[in-house]
Amino acid sequence: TFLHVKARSPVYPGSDTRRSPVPDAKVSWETDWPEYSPVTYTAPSVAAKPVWADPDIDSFSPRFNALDGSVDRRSHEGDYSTQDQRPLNPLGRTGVSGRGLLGRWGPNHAADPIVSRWKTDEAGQRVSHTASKLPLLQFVSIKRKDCGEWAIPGGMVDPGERVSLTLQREFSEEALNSLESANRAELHQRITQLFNSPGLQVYKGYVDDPRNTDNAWMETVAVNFHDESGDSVSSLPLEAGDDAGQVSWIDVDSAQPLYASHSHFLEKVAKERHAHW
Ligand code: RP5
Ligand code: MG
Ligand code: MG
Repeated sequence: TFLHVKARSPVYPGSDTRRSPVPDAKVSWETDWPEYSPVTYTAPSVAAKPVWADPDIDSFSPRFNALDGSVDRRSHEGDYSTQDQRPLNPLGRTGVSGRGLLGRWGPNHAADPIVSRWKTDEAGQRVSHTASKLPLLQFVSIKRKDCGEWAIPGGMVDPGERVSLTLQREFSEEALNSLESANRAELHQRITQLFNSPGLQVYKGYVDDPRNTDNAWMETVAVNFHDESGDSVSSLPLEAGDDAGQVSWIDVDSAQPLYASHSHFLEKVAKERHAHW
């Protein structure tokens, strides 16, 4: 089974809090570890009770493993257990209890739009990788402001929002800067066609995100929207917005470091499309 790694990174993101070290052999909740006593951390942004966050658990008993009003507290990984009213990370221990930077107790649902095209040279010819001889794909990537890592321009599913809308909305906000753009309507029109195409779902489940804790974790649905002919999205004016510092088409390649478990999603895209990885 998969062992989460980034969810055990020594320093909790955006803080000086150090996770209690969890060795590989003790990640699973099934492994008895009576001395385990993780550090508790709740980021100030969450403790300030913003609308997107749950209340503290002492004054709050949500319906876990259920659709709780408009908040989906079900996991793509199946039913999760709880301990002292707190949901338990389905992948095991992380060395931090509480919610950290995440708003929801339990699963925090996101969506990841992977917009791709074939890489071409100045003459418009497809480019293959010198070693693998397979054609290269490129995807629209953003440099996250929070950690400086390259990532898929994904984001959180709003309560009650359809995932198909989250995919298009987050792409528009982070890669096209739709929130600031004067031609919002025109942009919307240009990408609606792409996001209305079926798309290839490459992943649905737990994300090995550095913000995960023992009681709160990221899950996503990653969908690939591919511009086969290279004449629809390829010409879009990319502009970083919201939590993105930069945006760029980057080569789909196993050597490219990416945020959280995003590499794993790109690998699926490359394999499905018989492209270089
Ligand atoms: C990752 O965090 C997901 O895969 C998604 O890309 C992202 C969503 O969080 P924000 O971008 O809203 O911070 O786990
Ligand atoms: Mg966003
Ligand atoms: Mg985002």
